[in-house]
Order: sequence, then structure tokens, then C-alpha cells
Amino acid sequence: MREFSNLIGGEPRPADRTLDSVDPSTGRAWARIPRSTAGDADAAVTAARTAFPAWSAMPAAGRAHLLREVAGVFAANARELAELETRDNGRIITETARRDLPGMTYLWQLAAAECGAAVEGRTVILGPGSLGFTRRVPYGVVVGIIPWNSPISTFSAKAAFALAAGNTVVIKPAEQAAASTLRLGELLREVLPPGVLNIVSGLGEEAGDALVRHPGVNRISLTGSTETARIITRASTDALKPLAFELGGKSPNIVFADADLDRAALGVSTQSVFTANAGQVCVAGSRILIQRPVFAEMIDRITAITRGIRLGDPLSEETTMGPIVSAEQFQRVTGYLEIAAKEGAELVFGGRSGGEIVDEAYAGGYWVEPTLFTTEDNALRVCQEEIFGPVAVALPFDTDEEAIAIANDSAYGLAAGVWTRDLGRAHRMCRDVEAGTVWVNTYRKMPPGLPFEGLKDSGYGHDSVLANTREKSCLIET
Ligand code: TXE
Repeated sequence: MREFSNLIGGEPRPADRTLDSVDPSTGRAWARIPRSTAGDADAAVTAARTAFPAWSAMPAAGRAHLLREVAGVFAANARELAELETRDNGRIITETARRDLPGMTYLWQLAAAECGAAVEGRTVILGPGSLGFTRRVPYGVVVGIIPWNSPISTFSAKAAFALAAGNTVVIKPAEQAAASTLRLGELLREVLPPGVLNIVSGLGEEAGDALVRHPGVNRISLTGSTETARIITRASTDALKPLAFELGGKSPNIVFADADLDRAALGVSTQSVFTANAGQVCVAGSRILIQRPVFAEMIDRITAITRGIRLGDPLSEETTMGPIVSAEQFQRVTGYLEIAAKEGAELVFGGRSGGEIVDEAYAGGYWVEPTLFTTEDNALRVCQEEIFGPVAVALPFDTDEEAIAIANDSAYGLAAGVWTRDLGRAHRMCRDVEAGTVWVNTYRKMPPGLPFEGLKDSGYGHDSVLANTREKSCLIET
């Protein structure tokens, strides 16, 4: 068993109690992580507060230099970090090593380049002898609470821009998959001054709640469930803490009859829901809306593509779909398979789960087949609730208006895909579909240069440099 420690004030700190981290492809514990208490959370916030004056006063060029060194740490340790994450949460190695880690080096370099923007104010000439200007200031201590589905990416999005803006940071990784984040703590303590970045792992209702309620915390950013966002909102009201939430979704992927169907079939199947971390991505295109004239053909194409999906060892380059992250999530996903059957959704393919669908060596893991249902009724629970597994529902539609109505008939508003060759229609969809991000003829591209913010129950706020600063006004009369 590998042991990991918290990072507090620049030092590795084991906690008194630990949690087992389970390899979801085998169901066996492989590492121990700290089960941090309110006391550990307090120590992390105190360390971040102590480090804040010097870090925020450092010239932007100095912070930029250190963040470029962080980018170098990601580049130099990419393979090790990718393998750790794959082991810990089952996200296949081709995703972690080829997609996530190279993107992280770029993200930290971008954050370094944006340190200057964090200190740029505005000048407003108010009249002769009256000059107004603004100063951008960091919040202070920013807490990032991150989920298990993509810890390295979410850690980076939360920490990089908050640090670039001059804040100090405390990160709370998810109890199901904290290893890669805690390993980053070991690596980054060599680069960043003590206390600038702190990491405490543990349970949401223990370490997470203690951070949320801590009076020394000035901003909280969560990527997680809508339910947790509601709990955090209630727990933080007395202190008036600014919050940012990136939550779940039930994203529609809309295929029009005029689309390039080859491209659309790949786009709505492997690229957006099934092999995309076995559907455990916030932007999973879990509702596939297909215009009626091409409905049957698209279902055939999606079925043919998914036949090629290979489940198995997530560390093998041959594997194209990994397991569900935990026993709890497995129960949840398979529960929806039963709900779909009871609700009368028609099964097109998949539907099986458990050890018998993989090699014996992985029989103890949490496996669910890529599964597709069809229905005409968007009111079904499987069309309204986030399943967070390799399960999609296809619905037919006739007109553009109907597609928009079905797409928007959802409590969520995170992302949407549109597949069409009609440029006017593409623009209308970008305008009318209620989603924070609309992709046309592509899916699941989240370049750090574009804001990523949910609408409706998918949250609000984001983690950019400017979102991690406040603007003060000053007025000088002479
Ligand atoms: O999320 P939680 P869970 C959705 C997805 C999934 C469901 C449940 O539908 O099936 O949420 O997943 C911390 N105070 N998404 O239970 O609990 C927790 O420790 C402070 C979508 O894993 O929201 C973890 O670090 N913190 C999603 C983080 O919140 C608390 C990613 C997220 O866990 C807390 C994950 C509390 N009271 C789940 N309770 C996405 N947007 O990608 C929990 N946490």
C-alpha cells in the first residue's frame, strides 16, 4: 500500500486517521490517504493566511516565473502523474497521458502569462483634477474542492489561476481519488514558497465542511454535485463567502439531418459519453437528440462504433473504456439501468454490468457496458437526472424549435453539442440552447482560453484569473 500525506505550510503532514483508496478496475485498496480533521483544515488555512502577504506582494513577474516552474514539474513528471491518476480513478491511460497531462503544462504556462492581467487596473479621467483608477486585488485564501473524475485537471484549473492572481490556496481532493493531487503536493513543495499551496484530503462532510465554514477562507470554488453546492451555499451564508460552482449536467447532443453523419456518429458516441471516462465527465452528452429522418441510421452507426469499445486494464493502451470510480457510483449507475427499464425506455445495446463483462483479473472492479436507450419522452428520469456513467438516451425530434425545446427542458445547463452544416442554424442554436458552452461539429473541447461556466443547476462562476480578483476603486483630486 502506498501512503500519501497532506501538504501544509510546505511540509508533508500525515493525518492521524487514513482512508483507503481503491483501484476501481480491481476493487482492491492500493493506497492510504489522510482522513483530515477540522484541525488539519484549520492548519492549512492558517498556513495559507501566513503565506498570503508575501505572495500577494510579489511582483507579477516573480509569480509568473514560479508558475512556469510548476508547468515544468508537470512536463517532467507527466507519465508518473498520469499512471497514478489512472490507477486511482480508472480514467484510461490514453486520456490521462495523452489528453490531460500535456494540457496541464499549457494551462500552467497560460496562468503564468496571465499574472500580469491580475494587476492591471483601469484609469478613468473624471474631470480636470479628478482621476479615478482601479486596483485589482486577490481575495486572500481561496479553497478549491475538487471531484474524483479528473483530479489533476480540476486541481490545476482551481490552483493555477487563483495563484496567478496572488491568492494563496487550499485544495481538498475527493476521498475516492486523491493520490495524484497529494503526489503533486510532494512535487510542488520544491517549487512554491511554503504555505502558498496546501492540500488536505478527506471526507466532504469533515475536512470539506471545516474549510467551507472557516472564517479565514475568502473564496470557495467547487467542482462537484449540485447537491453539495446547495450544502456549501447554506454552510457559508453567515460569512458571505463568494462561491463558484461547476456542477453536473444532462447535456444534449443534437444531430440534424444535414450533418456530416460520420463525424456526428463519432462525436455523439465515443467522444462525448461512452469512452469519455465511461461517461463520468461533467459535460457527458448523455441525451442524444436526432432529427427523425436520420434517427434509425444514426442509431445503427452509433451501435457499430460502440461495438469496438474495449473494457479492461485502464493502464493498457489497448483499452478504450475504464470502470466506474467506486462501489457507490456503480450502484448509482446500475440503479439507473433498472429505472430506465421500469420507465419503459427501449434498450438498444448494453445494459450488462459487473465482473462477467471483463477479463477475470478485473472481475472485482466496477464495470458497466456502454448502454443506449431510446424514448420519445424527455420527462423520464433517465432523461432528466445525471447518471454519470456510460449510459445515454436517444430521442427523436422533427423541427429546430422542437430540438431547442427538448434541449432546454432540463434543470441543467452545462454544455450542448450541435451537428449541422447550416451556419445560420449553428448560430441560432448557440443563441437559443440554454448551456454555458455550445459546441458545433465538435464536442468536449475546453481550452483554458475560453470561459467554462454552467447555467441553471449546472452552477455559476469560474476559475479564471480575473474571477480570482476583486476590483477596488480609487479617486484622487488635485
Ligand atoms: O460528488 P460530491 P460525488 C455529480 C455526478 C455524481 C454525483 C455524486 O452526478 O454522480 O455528483 O458524486 C466534496 N462540504 N458530480 O458524491 O459529493 C467531496 O469530498 C464540502 C459531477 O462524488 O459533490 C469532493 O471533494 N465539500 C461532477 C467534492 O465535494 C464537500 C464531479 C465533490 O463531491 C461536501 C463529481 C461538503 N458538505 C460529481 N460534500 C462534475 N461537475 O464533473 C462533499 N464535498
